[in-house]
Amino acid sequence: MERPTALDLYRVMRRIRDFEERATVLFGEGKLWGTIHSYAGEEGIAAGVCAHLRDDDWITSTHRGHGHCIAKGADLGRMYAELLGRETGYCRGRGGSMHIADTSKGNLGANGIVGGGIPIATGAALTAKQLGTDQVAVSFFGDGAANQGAFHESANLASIWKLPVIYVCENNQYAESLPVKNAFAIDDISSRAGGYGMPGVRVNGRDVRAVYDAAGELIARARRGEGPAFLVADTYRHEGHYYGDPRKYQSKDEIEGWKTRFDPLVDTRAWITEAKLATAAELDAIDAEVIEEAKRAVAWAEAGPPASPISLPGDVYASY
Ligand SMILES: Cc1ncc(C[n+]2csc(CCOP(=O)(O)OP(=O)(O)O)c2C)c(N)n1
Repeated sequence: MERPTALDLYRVMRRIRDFEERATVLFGEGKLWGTIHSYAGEEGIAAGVCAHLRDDDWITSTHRGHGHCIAKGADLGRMYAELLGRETGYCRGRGGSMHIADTSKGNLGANGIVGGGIPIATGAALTAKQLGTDQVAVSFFGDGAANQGAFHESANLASIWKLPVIYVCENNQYAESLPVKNAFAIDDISSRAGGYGMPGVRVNGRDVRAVYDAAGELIARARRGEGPAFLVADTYRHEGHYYGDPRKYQSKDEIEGWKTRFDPLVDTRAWITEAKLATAAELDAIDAEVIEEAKRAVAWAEAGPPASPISLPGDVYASY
């Protein structure tokens, strides 16, 4: 991998991690509305996939969507403003963490409905096909969503119609408290792709290079008009399902052990320095830039006007 690509991937991953850590602090300070679902530990997937997407390509995201949003190029200030309930947020502070959309960058939205983004991405891909463009759509979703009917119906239709859509399943081992081994009769979720006549690829989601390579091939294939694909990235979430999850379904060993053993950012730093693509000091400099950028974004967001309840009816009803 070339140095600029490696550093871009690292920066995006660091940005996501920093966002999740900062959002957690803001939540603890009682400043956030709603709840948040941390993407920490899964950063390499959004970064590796979105690195191949243009602004006019689409993604659909999930309740655990900050990482997808950042990797697709969102403005951090507007993201924080949304979480903080400010008029300057992406949804004018009305949606919060689970409803951030940024259509200017092709992010068709996070979605509180598990599997809800899958048919939306499929529809976006149908648009590209009908208009004859080379845009692609990517739908990110969890292992839990892979058991929703919406996935199976969408995959079937996308394959029949050869739509340019990539289904990216982030298998973080749990759907809320349900371990993946209790929810699937198969070990390799990507093998389901065969049932729909599309390629299925399983990658180590901890390794951003593996995600980047696999996603690159599948996205290029879809752009050439060769149809949909299913990419499954094995990963692990560092935090509970949501902020404040008591995590009674996990042992102390698992919680503490995984977080230290499974860290895609530590891995990424290691291979970048080992391959001599950058020094540790250069990576530290990126970290410092990311921190400064995030501080400016939070300050900008906090200075924004609070979302006004007075205008709410106008956002809900339309007059004809
Ligand atoms: C249709 C629907 N069913 C159930 C829920 C409740 N719910 C919210 S998140 C979640 C688990 C989703 O697991 P997964 O798809 O693996 O994503 P992850 O949280 O692991 O990223 C569930 C069941 C929901 N929001 N929507």
